[in-house]
Amino acid sequence: MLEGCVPWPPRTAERYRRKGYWRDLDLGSWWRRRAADFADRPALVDGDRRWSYRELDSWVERLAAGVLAAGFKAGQRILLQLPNRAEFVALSLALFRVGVIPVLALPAHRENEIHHLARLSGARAYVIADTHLGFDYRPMARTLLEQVDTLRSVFVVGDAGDFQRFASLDAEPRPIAVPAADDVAVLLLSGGTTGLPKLIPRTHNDYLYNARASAERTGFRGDTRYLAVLPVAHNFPLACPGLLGTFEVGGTVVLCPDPSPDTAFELVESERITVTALIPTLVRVWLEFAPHAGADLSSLRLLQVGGARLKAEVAARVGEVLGCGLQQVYGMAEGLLCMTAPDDPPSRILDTQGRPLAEDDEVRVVDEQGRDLPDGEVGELLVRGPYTLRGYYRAQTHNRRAFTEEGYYRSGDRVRRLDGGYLVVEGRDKDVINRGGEKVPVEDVENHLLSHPAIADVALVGLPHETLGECSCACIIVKGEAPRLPELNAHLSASGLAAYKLLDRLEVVDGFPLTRLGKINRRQLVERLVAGEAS
Ligand code: J2J
Repeated sequence: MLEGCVPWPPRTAERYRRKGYWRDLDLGSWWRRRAADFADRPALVDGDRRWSYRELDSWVERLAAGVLAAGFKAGQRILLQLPNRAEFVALSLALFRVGVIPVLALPAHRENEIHHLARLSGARAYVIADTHLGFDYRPMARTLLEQVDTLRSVFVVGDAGDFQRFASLDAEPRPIAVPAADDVAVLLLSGGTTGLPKLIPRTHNDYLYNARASAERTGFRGDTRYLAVLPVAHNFPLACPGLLGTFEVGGTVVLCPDPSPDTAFELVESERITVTALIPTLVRVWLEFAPHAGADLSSLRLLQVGGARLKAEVAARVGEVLGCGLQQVYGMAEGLLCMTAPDDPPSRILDTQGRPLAEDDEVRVVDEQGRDLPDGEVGELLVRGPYTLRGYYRAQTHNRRAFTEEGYYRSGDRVRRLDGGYLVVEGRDKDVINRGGEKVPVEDVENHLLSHPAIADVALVGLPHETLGECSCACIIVKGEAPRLPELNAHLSASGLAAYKLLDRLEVVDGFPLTRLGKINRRQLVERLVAGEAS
């Protein structure tokens, strides 16, 4: 396995193989088989551009040869920051083919996150679009190239300027050495850690199981037409079942260039979309717009919702307003996936976040001393299993805290288990604000706020919010004159923070409530703010 990763113990790996979770097939060879099985079927749609499985495969083969011709070698990392465009799909498959590891940044990430990811991964190249939703990625690429030693080249989809064109990654197909199926195929980003994102190694074996099993639970079939609304670099639309799960069954992926309901509804109608995945905030927007949109959404069979807790009353309106089934998904890029099944009883679908995919997902719900709790009681979810990581990439110190000695991942989520293994997510212990599904790492934002000259101390907390579920509120102790919210957000933007990490609210306080250990008592702070008494 790639150096800096933690492998599964040999006997556990042996069991996952014996029980058929791991089939020792790499994602590149898997793709080639699917392309051969479904050659003439439609595979991918991006605006006016369309590819059958055969056509997509020949693009992937040329790109794979191009990646090798450009000097990249198996095991090296390439940082990918692309929006929902066909180039993302073709390049990811090509990298899987040759064993070069894509590091999947989100389009919303900015210098703060991108520099960190490039350094941590030791990326050789950075692949971007010229612009997306009004942001020009090229100046960011320029400073990255100057400041990160390992980085050799930048490839741009669109107007490349002085950089290399994406299209230059093209060569005559040639025989390609197949990567080992138990090695790392992709590095995903963690939304679940308090500081800057950690990297999650997913192997060919475990990620293929993830896609295959979630496609099965979700009922994906050859006539599935999946609309990718969420950013495809995220685990949910990529492999739960998402793109990979659709290709597994010979269905069609349609890429949605932006998440606005206008764009998505038009595509649902014109492409006869059968299934898509959303975060709860987008579900609300869809429910609000659908009755007035005039688009024909009757092809939709299922809406998957995950990333943050979906309120029961919103869940109940999905069938009524959109005329389709609902699937709740509680997932994490670290691995474990819980999903309801389309034929589950309504009470399970409306009130739970589903049950784990695999029989060998060892889920424990524990109290603060790490003792197992009986069903029905709320505790922290710990998990290990055939597609849950055993350690973050190059994170030895953090791994000691994030995993138990027996290799369980400490999720930081507070859950309750019901009959049949169904889980209800009740909250969380980790210092992350779940802003409608986008994860705001508290420590990262606090550190940037502390560099502001007027701030003596800060606590960032999540407050209940009608549409987002939670919004971010910075409680600050000031030195001198108090700064205002727009000024602080300008400060955060200027330090290169992604836009979803900017503050929703600001409170100036005289001091923080403390725990007995002298740490900031965030729970009490939130209670005070909700009650309208800041300090
Ligand atoms: C409450 N909290 C949830 C849910 C995730 C599918 C769906 C989501 C993700 C994802 C994913 C939740 N209710 N239904 O990777 O494949 C919170 C938990 C969890 C964290 C993981 C997928 N679904 N969460 O959201 O890696 O706190 O993955 O630990 O971004 O989101 O975040 P992330």
